[in-house]
Amino acid sequence: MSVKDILVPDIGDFDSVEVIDVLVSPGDTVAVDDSLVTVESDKASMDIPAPEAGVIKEVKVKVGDKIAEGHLIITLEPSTAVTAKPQETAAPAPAPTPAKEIAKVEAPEPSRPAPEPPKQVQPTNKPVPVGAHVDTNREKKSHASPSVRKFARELGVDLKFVQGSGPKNRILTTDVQNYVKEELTKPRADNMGAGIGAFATLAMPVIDFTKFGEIETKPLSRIKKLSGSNLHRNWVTAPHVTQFDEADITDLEDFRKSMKSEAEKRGVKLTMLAFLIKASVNALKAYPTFNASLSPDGDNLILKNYYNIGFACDTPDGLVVPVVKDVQRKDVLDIAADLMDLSSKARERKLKVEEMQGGCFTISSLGGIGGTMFTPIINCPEVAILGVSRSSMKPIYNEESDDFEARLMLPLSLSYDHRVIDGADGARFTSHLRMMLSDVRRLLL
Ligand code: CAO
Repeated sequence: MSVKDILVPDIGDFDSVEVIDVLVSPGDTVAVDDSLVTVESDKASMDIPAPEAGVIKEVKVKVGDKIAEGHLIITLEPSTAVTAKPQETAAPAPAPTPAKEIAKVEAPEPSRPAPEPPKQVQPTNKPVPVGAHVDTNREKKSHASPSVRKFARELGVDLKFVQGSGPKNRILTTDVQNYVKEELTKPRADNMGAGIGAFATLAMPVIDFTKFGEIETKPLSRIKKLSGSNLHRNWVTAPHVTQFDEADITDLEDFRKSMKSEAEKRGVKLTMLAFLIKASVNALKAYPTFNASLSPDGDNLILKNYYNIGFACDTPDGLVVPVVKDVQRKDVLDIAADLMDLSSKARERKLKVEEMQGGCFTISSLGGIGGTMFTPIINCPEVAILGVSRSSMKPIYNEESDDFEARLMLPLSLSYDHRVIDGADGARFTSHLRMMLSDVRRLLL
């Protein structure tokens, strides 16, 4: 059987392109449309496919060669016995066609999984242009041959996350394989805590915002990045429910004000948060499942006999959660003193790691800032968090006097992990808190 010369087909607008990959060796058997070599210009990369099935006799190019239309790249002994691979055949398999008659359009890498466009087979005597990738910034960033792109697409890998180890950071097949291995061995948010099933999110679309207006890019602080990952993990791991309630703190606020000067003498600022922490520990004692964590395998509930309460603290660098330890042994003034100490350390970045560890339950108070209600994210592996918003005077109906009274109401938002806590207990917990906060005597007992 005669040997055929395979020439570079029409490569569109490019005078010459560089060979960046030779995909076959003498003796290899190829099917029609199998990629032979990969070439790249400064704007695009493309595979040159086998125009017909056969056995490679000689490879006439090597990586780094500059080639142009008509350049001899391969000699091939055609073989009718070798046919196209079934998965690469679009619609009915085309009959083998002469070398110069084939053109394969490689689709640009889609930003999300998309079906591959059909390969164009032109049974004419004139070479036709080989399609090139669209030259976008994204494509420029991830250099990879069409065959590697195809491989990545099949695995659902977005090449912009893959580090290339080839020349000029080119992404190779092994880079994609290593990336997939690495991703599969990473700890998965959905498996943390309770070993529930797979959870996958769609990749965020990559948008060039400069198309719509002027932009500025500012790096996130270390704290923001850390808390962002933790918040995301907690959000997708724990099925959140938020129970809203309101506590009548009219008497408590009067009491707090009456105690303010005495507290100041001890160098302490007595804020509502100290009372909330005290009330929370009382509620945690009454409802121990709130003072618990799921075991890592999700089979057991670990109940804690200590009461360490974290509080969200807003700092210029982001959110941190210092922990007031052993609250059950402290009075309100002790708690207030701890709050002052820990929040000033947080703002001066002087918190020690142990001062942010060991929390059982967290309070996030936005009362000093404003807002009516919000849905806080649980600080896992804790199972609940109390959000507190700004108190306000409201007309509250009094059954005894059959009249409305102006009362200071404090909005409470309790988010809990529904794997551990049922809705009924959620409502019982906030009712308990409401009762404690409305009656100073009970709170201070
Ligand atoms: N309703 C009305 N007023 C309130 C209030 C409430 N629920 N809570 C606090 N205030 C008042 C205080 O009484 C204080 O007023 P005075 O100075 O007149 O006494 C003022 O607001 C400021 O309080 P504060 O912020 O100094 O003290 P705090 O104990 O209430 O809060 C802290 C301390 C560290 C929790 C708070 O400074 C903070 O950082 N809050 C933000 C927490 C946060 O970001 N949470 C979101 C997490 S989720 O993204």
